[in-house]
Amino acid sequence: MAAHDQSNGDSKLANGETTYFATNPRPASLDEHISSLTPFIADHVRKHNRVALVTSGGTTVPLENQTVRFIDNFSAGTRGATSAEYFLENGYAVIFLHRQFSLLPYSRHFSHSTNCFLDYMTTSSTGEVVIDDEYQAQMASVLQKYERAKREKMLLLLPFTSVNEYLWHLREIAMLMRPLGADGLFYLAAAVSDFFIPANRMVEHKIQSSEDFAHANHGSSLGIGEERAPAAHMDGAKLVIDLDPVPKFLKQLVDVWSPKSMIVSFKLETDPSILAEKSRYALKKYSHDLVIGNMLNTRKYEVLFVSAAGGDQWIRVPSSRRSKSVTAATMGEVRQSTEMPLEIESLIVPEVARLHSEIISNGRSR
Ligand code: 9Z3
Repeated sequence: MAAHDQSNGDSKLANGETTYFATNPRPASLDEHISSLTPFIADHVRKHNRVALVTSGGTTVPLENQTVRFIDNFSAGTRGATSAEYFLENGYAVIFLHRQFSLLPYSRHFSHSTNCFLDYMTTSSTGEVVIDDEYQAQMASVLQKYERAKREKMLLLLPFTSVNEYLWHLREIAMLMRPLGADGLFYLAAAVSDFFIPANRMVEHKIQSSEDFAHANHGSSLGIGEERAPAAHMDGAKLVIDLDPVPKFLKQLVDVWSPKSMIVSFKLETDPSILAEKSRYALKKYSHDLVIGNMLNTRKYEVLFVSAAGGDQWIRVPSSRRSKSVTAATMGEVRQSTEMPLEIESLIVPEVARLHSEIISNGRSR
């Protein structure tokens, strides 16, 4: 584990963090991921490229160490995967830290439609499998961009599943990104659980629902830190789950792990009356650069930028440019126009890049 300085962090948070990483297991995948991150970041430091860490998808909270059941956070990974493409288009190298099997940049165009991937293919007269004529043009254009990102080593894909894997990766990547200085950008679109089961409260085996097998429900067996009462247990026929709060890592990221980078967080709400207030509250609490507030139901066509430098600013896709699925899913509106649909990330990312340029040239506002 890389050493890091906690001297200027809030002591309560620093303690929470120390306890967290001392008592929750380092993911097995981390070393392998570090061995691809190290040369990737060094290459872009050498080339003076900007690098965006884009986090995407929901984190799980496992109820058992050998996980059969888990709690999940809402996110398909659309925001992250789509934004990653626009960051690449805007000259950024992208580390895409995503929930395993959620949407990926480029392949998202073909993996999340009503079609099965086999529907894109057909058999030629000579018996070869080829892309159906109907999809040739779209697929060629996406493939070209994907191949370019690969050829120029601009995109690194790293998967996570649980909130523990996510947090370990976020800390390690943040510290590895320090040599980028102000050229580093954190774009935290992943939907991260606020609650979790610490390792010393997690049972090893599948929780037995049958009272006849209740004797098989034991306490923690991970052997890290002091063992405490299991967080999930049967009370007669009921499953009772008692979750701990996840320590507030954004503060550590801003103050300690990667203080020179631009840091953008997302705030997800369902009640429109509190979105702006909660977004401003987050900006004040963590003193980072930008909060992008979004509502579950309208996130595909409007977001609220809240920054110390720019105040509050709504970014909206004009109604004539919203895709049919977006309007149908949200408002039941019928899109009248035949104009090409516009992805809101094509408006969000250039604005984030512009604010990033301001931070680089003027020094930061926090
Ligand atoms: C978001 O708000 C994302 O925009 C969405 C994207 C999860 C709504 P999809 O992947 O959805 O396009 O389906 N992400 C951040 C959610 C989050 O966990 N924010 C924390 C909070 O609201 C702060 S870091 O407290």
